[in-house]
Amino acid sequence: MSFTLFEPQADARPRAIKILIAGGFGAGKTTLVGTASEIRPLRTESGRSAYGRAIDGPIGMDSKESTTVAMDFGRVTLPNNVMLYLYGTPGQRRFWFMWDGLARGAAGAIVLADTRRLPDCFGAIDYFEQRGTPFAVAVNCFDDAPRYGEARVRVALDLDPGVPIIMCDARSRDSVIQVLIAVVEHALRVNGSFV
Ligand SMILES: Nc1nc2c(ncn2[C@@H]2O[C@H](COP(=O)(O)OP(=O)(O)OP(=O)(O)O)[C@@H](O)[C@H]2O)c(=O)[nH]1
Ligand SMILES: [Mg+2]
Repeated sequence: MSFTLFEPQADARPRAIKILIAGGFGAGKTTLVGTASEIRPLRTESGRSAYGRAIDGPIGMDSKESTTVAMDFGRVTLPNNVMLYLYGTPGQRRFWFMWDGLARGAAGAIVLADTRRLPDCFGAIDYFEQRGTPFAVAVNCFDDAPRYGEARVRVALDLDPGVPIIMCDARSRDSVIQVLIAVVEHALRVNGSFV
């Protein structure tokens, strides 16, 4: 690996890296991007209409009033001038057609999981496996969600041993930065570089 995040680099020119934040409906993607971002995040939240709810059917979190209809966007700077551009995806299946555009050029991805509805993130995992995009799974530990250790989550999601799994709180900046570092280091391990 020629480039590492935490050792001084001879060539520390700014590097712009695109990271996707995906996962099921209501897993906390918009929250994570907003928590991490050092600029005012772009959000595309829209109120959930009765019509939209009828199309979606029961998908849990029926009290959720708004949802991402296009993308979230934010930026974070890591050591060695690594600038992460964070793109949060929409969670509802009827908006997944936008993922291909959002995923273009992404160096890595985070799949945000909620242990109350673990199967909701299968689609995102399949998507990144098929695309060959390095990804990490971040379990957003909601207060009332069952707690499972890393090993049980790995089995439940049928993840390869190399895929990082991190427990996180999408509302805590320190926690979210740890997740972002994990995915960047994983992408470097897998690809050897960002490009
Ligand atoms: N307790 C707790 N609540 C959270 C956490 N992360 C997000 N939330 C709340 O969960 C709800 C859903 O969060 P969002 O960030 O909108 O989820 P999302 O994945 O962007 O949702 P969609 O775009 O609709 O798929 C919001 O009310 C958040 O305030 C968390 O770590 N803990
Ligand atoms: Mg959202």
